[in-house]
Formats: sequence, structure tokens, C-alpha cells
Amino acid sequence: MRNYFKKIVLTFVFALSFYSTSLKAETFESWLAQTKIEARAHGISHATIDAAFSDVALIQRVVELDKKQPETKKTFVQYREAIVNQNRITKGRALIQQHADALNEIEAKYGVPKQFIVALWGIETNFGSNTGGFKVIPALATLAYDGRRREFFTRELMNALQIIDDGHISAANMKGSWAGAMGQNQFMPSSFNAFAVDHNGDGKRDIWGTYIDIFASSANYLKKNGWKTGEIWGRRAQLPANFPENMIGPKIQKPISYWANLGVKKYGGGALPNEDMMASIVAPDGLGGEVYIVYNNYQTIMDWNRSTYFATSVGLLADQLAR
Ligand SMILES: [Ca+2]
Repeated sequence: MRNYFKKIVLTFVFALSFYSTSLKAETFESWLAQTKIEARAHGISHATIDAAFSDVALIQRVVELDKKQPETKKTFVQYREAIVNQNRITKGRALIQQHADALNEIEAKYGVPKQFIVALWGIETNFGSNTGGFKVIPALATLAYDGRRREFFTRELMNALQIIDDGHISAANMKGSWAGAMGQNQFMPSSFNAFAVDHNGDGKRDIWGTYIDIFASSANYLKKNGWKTGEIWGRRAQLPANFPENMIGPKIQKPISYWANLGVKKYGGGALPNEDMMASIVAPDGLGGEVYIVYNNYQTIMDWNRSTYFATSVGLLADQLAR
């Protein structure tokens, strides 16, 4: 009887250990093998798959950065002061002079003023000086295998392989941030495939090293996302007392006249322009902080990065660069 009982227990333990082994997450190697099959199914060539995955391995630093808890959130004013600083304004103005011909050509073609192209360049990578030193394929592979957003990063990985397969950049030179944002304007691979431009016609959309391709790609991104030529992004505003807090935010869009009737004014007290434009009121630090009235082109900047801190700072830096 005791032996019989022991046998049952052993069988149970064996079954349990087998069960837990089969539950264990797949190894990186088996994930990689499956991903290579998926890449082939997407039409990526053997040569590209071999080159891209030749030395691929989990990057522990990427895992750590992905798991890191966000730091204490900065206020908008702290963020703005860090982003729209005198050093960046001076450098941006000098670069507008230095690249005047290229920027004028791109502004004329896409209808996006050069100060916005340069402001995005300055905020994303400090004008190309901080593009992130990670190899994009291993970084995306790490996030796709290990990350919390597996589907998103697998899709970006397939997009990245397509870029290599199309000959725009080699796997070795495809560098970016730990999360896969690439080149001097930090396009994710899917954005690259949708919006990057080979302006100089050498067959490569080069957002890593060809200035006019970088400028054209940023301008094309904004244009394709609804930029309206001739309109400003917004301006600082002031609200009447008792302005309803539930009317704050970029999703609430009303004609300028609606806001004027509520008592919204330009910062300093001037009347809002009598233009037929939709507008929103944003107050990134709440009603007690700085307030802005923002238009269509602000919404377009938010398509680039869905943050009022980011979009407002892009607008303010662009205004400074245009002076
Ligand atoms: Ca090119």
C-alpha cells in the first residue's frame, strides 16, 4: 500500500515537473528560429536575414531600460527649460544658416517651415549629435522576445529588416535608440517605411547621414500627417477666471471664435486673431501653469509624439529659431 502511494506521488511529481517545463518561456534561440521563418514569409531575403541576425543576442541593457520605472515626472516648465534652452537655440540658428539652401528647398517642396524641421532635429537628437548607439536589429529583437509589447516590436523588427533588404542601410550601420528609433530624426522603422524620403536620389533614404534626406523625411512626415502651410502652431494664451477645467486638452477642438467668446485672450491680454481655424487649449501643468491655444499644426506635431510637453516645446523652439 505504501509503495502504491509512493508510486502515485512520484507519478504526480513527474507530471508536474513535465508540465512546468513545457510552461517555461521559449528560449531566445527558438524565438529567433521562428522569427527568421516569419521574416522569410514577409519576403525578406536570406542574405538580409543572415546579415541582420549574424551576431544577434539579447541586450541586457535594453531589457533593463525597458523595465525601468519612469523617474519622477518633470513639470512642463522644467521640461521646456531643459529643451528650449539658449544653447539649443543658438546652435539651431547657426544650422539654419549653414544648411540654408537645403532647408529652403525642402520648405518650398513640402510647405513645412524650416524652423520646425530644425526644431524636431534639435529635440530628437540635439541636431544629430545624440542618435543612440544601439544596433537596431538586436535592440528590437530583444524587445520583441522579452518585452511587454511583443507584437509592436515584432512588427518594427520586420519593418527594420525590410529597410535593410531594400538597401537603404546595412545591418551593421543601422543604429538608433534602445527602443529602435533610428537616425538623426529618430524614426521608428514603420515610420521610416511610411515617410522617409530619398531626396538626393542616390537610391538610399539616409536618415543617418544625408542632411537633405533627413530634412525631407521630417517634412514629409509632417505633410503626410496634415500640416497646413501658412498656419502657425499656436501661441501662449491667458484664460478668464473660472475657465472650465474640462475644456482643457488637445482633443477638445473648437473654432477660435468659440474660445474668444469664453474670454480666452493672447498672453498679455490681446484679442485672439479673427481667423477661421479650429483650436484647443492646452495647459500641461494644469490651470495654474502656462496656457497655450494651439491649432491644426500642433495636432500634426502630436502625431510625431503624443505628448503636450513635446509638441509645445517643438513649437516654442521653432518660434525662437525663426527669430
Ligand atoms: Ca538619399
